[in-house]
Amino acid sequence: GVYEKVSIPLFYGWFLFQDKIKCTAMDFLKTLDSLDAFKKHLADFPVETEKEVDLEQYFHSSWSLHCTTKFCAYGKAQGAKEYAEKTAVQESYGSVWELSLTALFVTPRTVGARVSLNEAQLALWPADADKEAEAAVPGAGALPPGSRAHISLGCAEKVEPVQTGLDLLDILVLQQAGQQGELVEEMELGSLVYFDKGRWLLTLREPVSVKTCFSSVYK
Ligand code: ACK
Repeated sequence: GVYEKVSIPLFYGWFLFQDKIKCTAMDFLKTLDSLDAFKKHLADFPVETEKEVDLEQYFHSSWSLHCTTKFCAYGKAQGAKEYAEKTAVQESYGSVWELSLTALFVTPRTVGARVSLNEAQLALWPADADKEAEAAVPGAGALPPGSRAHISLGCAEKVEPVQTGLDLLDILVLQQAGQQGELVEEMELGSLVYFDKGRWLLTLREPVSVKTCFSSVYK
């Protein structure tokens, strides 16, 4: 009925109380785009200049920081109703969680943070979420549950935030296949690795813990 339609949100997720991680990521972008190694691979990015790109300008964001668990599309997405009715989801609604961020990644499309979920958090992760991505990212369905968990920090022009999780899966599929990437630099934050096609991964030396609230968005 009508009530059911409006009672399922656009999406569920963990919503950050602070956006400090975004400042960390912006600092990282500032460093990244000044590296010779980055400039060497600048052609990976669709920019006109051949010399440099300002990554802080290149990416935009207008949303409040969050880690999506289930995209429901007001009930239209597959499994949305089942997810909304899950005991774990209902019992956790409105509660506070610490998420562990273990990496930052940058591609010509998106910049994001990888979230490493613990077992309790995986109980809020929808079954098949990573498998659903298989069509967009071949191999994603074989990754461990929760692999897609991320915080979108910015998107290039005309790119939707849904791309951030797919870009993360794309990098994880490469790693799963044994590709280490090219170690570019040991930075203060962690080790910076380059995969081809403009994919950069900064594995954090110390995971960053962020406080969040498990909730949903209706707008
Ligand atoms: O950055 P995100 O995780 O990517 O947060 C937004 C949020 O839902 C609201 O748009 C994510 N999102 C959008 N479409 C999908 C989808 N088909 N599957 C999974 N997540 C999605 C988007």
